[in-house]
Amino acid sequence: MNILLVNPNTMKNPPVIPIGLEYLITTLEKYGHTGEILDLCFEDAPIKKLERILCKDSYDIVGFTIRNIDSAIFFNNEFFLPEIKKLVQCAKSYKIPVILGGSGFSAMPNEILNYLEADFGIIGPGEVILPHFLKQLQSNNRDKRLFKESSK
Ligand code: B12
Repeated sequence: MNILLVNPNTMKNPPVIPIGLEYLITTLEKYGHTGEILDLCFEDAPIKKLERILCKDSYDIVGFTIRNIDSAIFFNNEFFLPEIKKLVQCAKSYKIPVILGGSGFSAMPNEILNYLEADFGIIGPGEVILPHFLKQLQSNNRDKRLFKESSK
């Protein structure tokens, strides 16, 4: 399968690399999948950038890493999910399934899955369960929306 892994985290104070996605892309390549990481951290127009990538190539699934739900600062707390929702909806408008993961996501998976209207989610580390999930997706054997390593 061809997979696009998106980092929608635009917080730059300080900027952090999407290390979880780096781990996942390596694992996916081991299982014979192809893919790339789209890091939107320094993009001025993230949705336009995502659209350009989705027009250029054809992907079987788009994964978003949800690292931060909010900035966790008491004064002027910033809620990041509304902007991420626009990106998820953009990917879905191309009729591509969307899967979520990440430490923020794993804190409240059901709520975020429903809020972002994504198709699937993985709770916790993705190295083992994501290739397993993709196998199920390929064989159309999808009986649930949320997955975690222990329930494999
Ligand atoms: C280290 C760390 C930092 C360091 C980062 C240093 C660096 N150079 O990267 C520093 C101190 C800078 C930092 C800053 C912040 N952090 Co911090 N940080 C962490 C911490 C402890 C580890 C993150 C990490 O690197 N994990 C290792 C990687 C490999 O794991 P991962 O990204 O989770 O990826 C795995 C899985 O989640 C999954 N996965 C990830 N993405 C995807 C996608 C798909 C599709 C799938 C299937 C699976 C999947 O598979 C990956 C591999 O197993 C986490 C807590 C935690 N234990 O996760 C908090 C955490 C992420 N931080 C948090 C917060 C709030 C922040 C700040 C916003 C704080 C602030 N106000 O400044 C900033 C944000 C900075 C930014 N630009 O985003 C919160 C986020 C929760 C929330 N409230 O939204 C967390 C969860 C801590 C907490 N429990 O509250 N942070």
